[in-house]
Amino acid sequence: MSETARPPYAGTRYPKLAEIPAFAEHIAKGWSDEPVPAAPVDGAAAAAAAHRERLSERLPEATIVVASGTAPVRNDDCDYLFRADSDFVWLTGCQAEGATLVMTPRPGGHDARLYLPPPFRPGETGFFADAAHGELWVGASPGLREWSEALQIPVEPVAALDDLTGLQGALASRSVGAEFAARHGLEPSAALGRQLSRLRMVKDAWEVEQMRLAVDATVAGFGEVAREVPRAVRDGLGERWLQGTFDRHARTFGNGPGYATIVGSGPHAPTLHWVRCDGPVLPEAVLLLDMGVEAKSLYTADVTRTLPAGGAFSPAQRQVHDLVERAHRAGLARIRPGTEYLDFHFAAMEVVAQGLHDWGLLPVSVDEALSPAGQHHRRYLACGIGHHLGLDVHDCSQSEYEDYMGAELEPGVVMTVEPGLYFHAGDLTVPPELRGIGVRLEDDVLVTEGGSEVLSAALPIDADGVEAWTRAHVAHGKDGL
Ligand SMILES: [Mn+2]
Repeated sequence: MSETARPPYAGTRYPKLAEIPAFAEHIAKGWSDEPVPAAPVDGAAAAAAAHRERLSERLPEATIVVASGTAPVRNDDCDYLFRADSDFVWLTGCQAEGATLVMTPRPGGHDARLYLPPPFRPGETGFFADAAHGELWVGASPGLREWSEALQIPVEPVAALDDLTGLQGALASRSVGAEFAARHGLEPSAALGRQLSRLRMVKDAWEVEQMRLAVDATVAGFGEVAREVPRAVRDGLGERWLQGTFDRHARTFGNGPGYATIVGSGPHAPTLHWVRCDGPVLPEAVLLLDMGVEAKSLYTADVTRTLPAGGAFSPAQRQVHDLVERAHRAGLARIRPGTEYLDFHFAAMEVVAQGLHDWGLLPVSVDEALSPAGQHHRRYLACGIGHHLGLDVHDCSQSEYEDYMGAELEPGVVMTVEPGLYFHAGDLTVPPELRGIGVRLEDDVLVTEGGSEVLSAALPIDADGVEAWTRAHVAHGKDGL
């Protein structure tokens, strides 16, 4: 055939495979029917069963509907990356998309049933025609039986939900889709959200183990990032290279980053959520790294250190770091069972306000600044200085004030402590040598019977320790400083 001749059937309409009987018959045959096991994270199914019991005790009369959700469409058949709803994961140990858990009350507890989209197998048109659930598109997948065995919950196809009656009045999670809720006369229940947040606040032994895995992987990730600092500086690869370095580490050793990775060098360090990460890494400036690995179980760490990119803090940088460290220690000292959650916040804020006053940066007295009607010190620290941590980086966010801010700490709570000081480059109220310095120090802390345990203690918090740690990791990099 000459190159100028058109290929066979050129000029005819593009054939749609789903409309060709001969093709459907051909592709239906000749496949292995080896089942694919469902593989939830070790221990997740047992932990979820215990979580369902705890929820059942709280809401003995209620029918409960919690969905895993679906990924938003990005374009055509490309969706954003799916990540299952945290309440759903907590109750099932399952991370599948488009799944719904229904808990129906019975005397002495609830019956749980899971509804899942079954994969399209050979012999079904969807096998080759459905990009979301066809095994030719998404790979061989566990079936409903495999899921049921792995999770120890009866599992039915998601289509059976349409025939389900008696859901009116059920308590539905926010993750239940609008279409489903409308069809069954449901509305997202704040009461259910509150109960789940309340229950998720206290981590059981398996969850604490998952938190340790997430934190340990995160600490290792800090080392990986520090090793790449010289290259980011020398080759002009900048903040992006460090962000990408951590995200690759998080994806390799966990599910991925637990939130958008923050890498802020120099004037970007004081920006609380600097996730653009499109600037250079400046060797004379501080480098603020706020990063967390989300484990494969979806529990996440949330750790921040502020490094001297060149290996040594300037006197001004050290002065800021020292004050943040003192506030951090004052906060940590308040974390133990029986203290009110907010005590650590007020303890850290007192240190910050006193320090800023000593530097001449407060227009009012320390007392006036600390009073609820003042808060002047928070010009340089406008964010919160901690939060619950777990399946979500800002865990238990559907709580009422009295369950969270106003509650007493109890063993099993995992929270962050993260005071900082943020002097923006354009803030004319601070002396020039402080402008463009942002320091945050964030640890993940477990409340224990006797007090607390800093899970991220492998990373130093004092300026000398941070300098030594930075130099040691940079020296292990390919290039050195
Ligand atoms: Mn945090």
